[in-house]
Amino acid sequence: MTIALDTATLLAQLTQLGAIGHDASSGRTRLAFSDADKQGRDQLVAWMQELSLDIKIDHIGNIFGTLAGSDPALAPLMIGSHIDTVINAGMYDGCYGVLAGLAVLRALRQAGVTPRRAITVVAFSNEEGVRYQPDMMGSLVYAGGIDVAQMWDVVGTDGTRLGDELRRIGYAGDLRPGAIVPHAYLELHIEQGPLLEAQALQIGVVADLQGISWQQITINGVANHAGTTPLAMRHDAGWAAAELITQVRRMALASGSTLATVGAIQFSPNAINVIPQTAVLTLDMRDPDDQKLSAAEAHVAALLQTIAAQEGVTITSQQLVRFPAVHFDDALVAEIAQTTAALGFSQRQMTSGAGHDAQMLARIAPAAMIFVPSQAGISHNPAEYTSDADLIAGATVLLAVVQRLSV
Ligand code: HGY
Ligand code: MN
Ligand code: MN
Repeated sequence: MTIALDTATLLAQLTQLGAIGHDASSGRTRLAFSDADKQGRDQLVAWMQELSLDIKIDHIGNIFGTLAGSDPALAPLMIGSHIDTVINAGMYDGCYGVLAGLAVLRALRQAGVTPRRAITVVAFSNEEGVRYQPDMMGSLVYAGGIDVAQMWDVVGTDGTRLGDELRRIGYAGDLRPGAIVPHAYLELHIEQGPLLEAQALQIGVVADLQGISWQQITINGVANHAGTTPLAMRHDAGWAAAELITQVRRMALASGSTLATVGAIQFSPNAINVIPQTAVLTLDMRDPDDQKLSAAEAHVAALLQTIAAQEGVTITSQQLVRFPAVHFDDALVAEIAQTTAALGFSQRQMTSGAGHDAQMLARIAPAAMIFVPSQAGISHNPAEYTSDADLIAGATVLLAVVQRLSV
């Protein structure tokens, strides 16, 4: 009996999910636990029901859909990703891995095949961490890395309490996080970077994932008149922020591997003729080498002191996220590489620049990832695009690896 992907349904569901939370940017915004996120969740649950999966929701809103196996003694193989998005997002980030997981279960169902070991498709909550930090929150709670009650009390960038929003959208589930212990975890995802396309390769076999450091930096200066205050008398939070942004770019360039991004900044009172009193900004730093990432953090801490003294402002920093670099499971990585070769797809081993739920699952089970190319390396942008052929190649590899591990 051949087990074949229903690629038309996979591509159609990607488009349908991508239409939920449409915003003015021609992208979509489905921030964690928002109404748009609820709409996406409801659609996913409906698709899981169509496949007659056993559906469970856990205490942080992670959604699990399980196809039972013939041997209940075997722990399930878990495949998945996330369906929440950043602001003005593309339609593939996260969604592709979850919907390809459904496509794998649909192929088994349509072939009338019961896998030896159960297969669970999961959509983890709040992978992006834009509204509520940290990112990869749902999978971190699931892996026992952070307490769920503590996460319910997290206050979002919009002042809402996470637990209230989770209950409001109806996804405060009754399953204890971590109750489903996976045999292994596989995540199919777009690369979100330029490497595969630049080398004209179809599949990325992800063996590593770089370290992540997020901090919020608050600069307090003195509001004053833009027209009457001599430069030497200023305590300009805006200038201090600009100096910091310039210096962290110089630091990253000099390191050769560290990436540094100031993605959000807010001045107050934020008026054209008032020297900014405060600047609140976020700093995202990444490096495949944890020691270099720690060195970058130390460099920034010293930089904050220098700039504060130079401008006569006070600067404080709050660490939001610090995840170490992760090495995925060698046997699983080899399995993906061998399967990809057997299917005749071109491939390379690589490190993930982005954070993913797989890095949290790696704490409790063998985990690895499969990448497909991103056109021009663009992601976290409505222009994010991967060709149908590449999407199908990735899902084909996922199905073949799942068959080798559980059918
Ligand atoms: O930030 C990341 O790397 C992921 O998109 N949450
Ligand atoms: Mn993602
Ligand atoms: Mn993302």
